[in-house]
Amino acid sequence: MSKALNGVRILDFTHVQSGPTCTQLLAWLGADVIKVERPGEGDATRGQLRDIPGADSLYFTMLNHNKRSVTINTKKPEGKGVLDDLIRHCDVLVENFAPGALDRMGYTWEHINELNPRMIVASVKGFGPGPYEDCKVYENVAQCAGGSASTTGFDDGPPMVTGAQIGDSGTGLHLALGIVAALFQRTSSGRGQKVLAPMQDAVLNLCRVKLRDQQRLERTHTMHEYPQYPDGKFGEAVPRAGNASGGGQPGAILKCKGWETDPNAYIYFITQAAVWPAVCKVIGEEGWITDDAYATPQARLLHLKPIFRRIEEWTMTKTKFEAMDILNKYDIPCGPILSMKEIAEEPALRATGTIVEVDHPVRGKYLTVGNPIKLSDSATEVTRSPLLGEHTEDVLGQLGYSSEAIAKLRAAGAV
Ligand code: CAO
Repeated sequence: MSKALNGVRILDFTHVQSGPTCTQLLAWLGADVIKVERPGEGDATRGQLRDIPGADSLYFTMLNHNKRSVTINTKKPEGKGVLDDLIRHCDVLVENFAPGALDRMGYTWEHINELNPRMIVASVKGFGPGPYEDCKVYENVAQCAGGSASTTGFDDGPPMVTGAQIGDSGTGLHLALGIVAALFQRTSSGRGQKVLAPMQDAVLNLCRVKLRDQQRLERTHTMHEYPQYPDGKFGEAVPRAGNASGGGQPGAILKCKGWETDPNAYIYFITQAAVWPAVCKVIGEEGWITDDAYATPQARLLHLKPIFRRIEEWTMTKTKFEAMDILNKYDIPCGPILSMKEIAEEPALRATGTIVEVDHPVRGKYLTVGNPIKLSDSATEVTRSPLLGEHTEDVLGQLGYSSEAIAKLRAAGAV
């Protein structure tokens, strides 16, 4: 079957997480992704958080599927010659080096553009132009600088980062979209362009509802769906909202049967206005359907804490899955708190290819997250990540290098 991005050649100069997420996605969509790594060392994540001595870590393997690996020392003149050829050969160069590193290597936008005017140069950086543009950035820095940490956690606790890698993987997703858009524009312009996705900006984009709330707070000095209402105080900035719903339908995480011993025996419960009578019936509080204190969404906002306490009395009598079964019969929006163990074992996610088992020649079988984006005409087959430099001969051969020329480059330490 053909793939959406068949024919697109990506020079993948990425490392760690943000850039590799982007290029992995492009590979799953059918692009030929050639990952360039330093000879003998490779992407630092190959050796980080290792669970099997001598094997590429899960950190690396789970972010670099469906790619080819070429080793090139781009600081040696001979290595630069190979990189020049790759730039001429490819459509997109993706990188997430520290600010200025690509320029220091000699690959300014002007130089790349001279080598290949159709090339799209796509970058992840921690920050866009401004006071922090020269800073190196990792995931949690972006979560903090992008507004996520100040709005996550409980009101009486410190700012919190989230387990979802919105700074790295979130930015990688943004960059992938920018690349695909630039490729589309190139079909009419004939020209490449620069694509930049700063991590701070990507996190902020994912936190846009909190900037919405900041402006609501400044206008009205209160927000009725936040746990601080009606008894607590609001300050100048959007407070942390605990597990309150981010939208107009109040929600909470409630204990379920077994919570005393199972840290994930909880359910997210939303008291959607449309199903309020059903909620009352399920928990045995039919009187609340007509009681003035509970009958309207507006009235309920004054009593959210006691309402959720009463619903929790009911959820604590059921496992999270029993509660789901009952609540779904009434279309009451809810969701179990699933552990990674439960997710890994979930047959439906296996069936759709979102959880995939992959075989690796050194580490053996492991689980990974496959392509979460499903295209009906471009199926994804997840193939293992490459060993360091596994495809150097193949790729250089494709560029026209003879075996003798490759041997010379090897002797010079350039590949
Ligand atoms: N051959 C020769 N040199 C190479 C090379 C190759 N194939 N590949 C990389 N290098 C060199 C670079 O040229 C750079 O050298 P200089 O510092 O001398 O210019 C050097 O390797 C290191 O690059 P780096 O500064 O990007 O790497 P780092 O480990 O020090 O920093 C990170 C890592 C992630 C903090 C930084 O790259 C960064 O801020 N990136 C942008 C933001 C980002 O993507 N962060 C998310 C990372 S995922 O959590």
